[in-house]
Amino acid sequence: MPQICELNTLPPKIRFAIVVAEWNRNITDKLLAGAVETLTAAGVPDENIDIAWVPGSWEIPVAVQRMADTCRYAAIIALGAVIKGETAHDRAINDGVTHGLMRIAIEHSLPVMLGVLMCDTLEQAIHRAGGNVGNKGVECAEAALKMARLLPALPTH
Ligand code: RBF
Repeated sequence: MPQICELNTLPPKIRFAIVVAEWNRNITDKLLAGAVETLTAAGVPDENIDIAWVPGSWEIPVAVQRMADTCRYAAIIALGAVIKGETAHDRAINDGVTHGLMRIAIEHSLPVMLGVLMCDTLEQAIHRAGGNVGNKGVECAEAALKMARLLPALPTH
């Protein structure tokens, strides 16, 4: 019978970090609330969830990297909302964040959840922050919990 690598329960004393951008805070507050509620519902105590606010999504990777360097966390959740404007800033930010977060995840062998909305309009962002397309903060926390049960169950040699 093939074996599925996954812990049935979360390891004790497990810690999660959330890095969240202040830019478009009306959206990111809702992503953060969804992420925290989901971790709490899974039994993670408040004192095991560290939250770092950064000014905008561009600053997310450097804060995630500092938190990854501590080796304290089972996973880190990155939350932000980039909304397209009249210039090309959104593309620069989106590329920087996605590549930065993937590099940190691979270099640290650490799950880093991409919860940065990259939307054409504010309406699209509202729909993804607890509206009719769900809450991406909730989905990121669910993915973080899943990865936290998976990675310790994978063979190391
Ligand atoms: N940060 C976001 O998180 N979302 C945005 O939609 C966003 N739009 C920006 C548009 C412009 C033109 C600029 C200059 C910055 C924007 N930022 C945004 C802020 C950015 O992530 C960063 O905090 C600042 O550029 C300071 O490094």
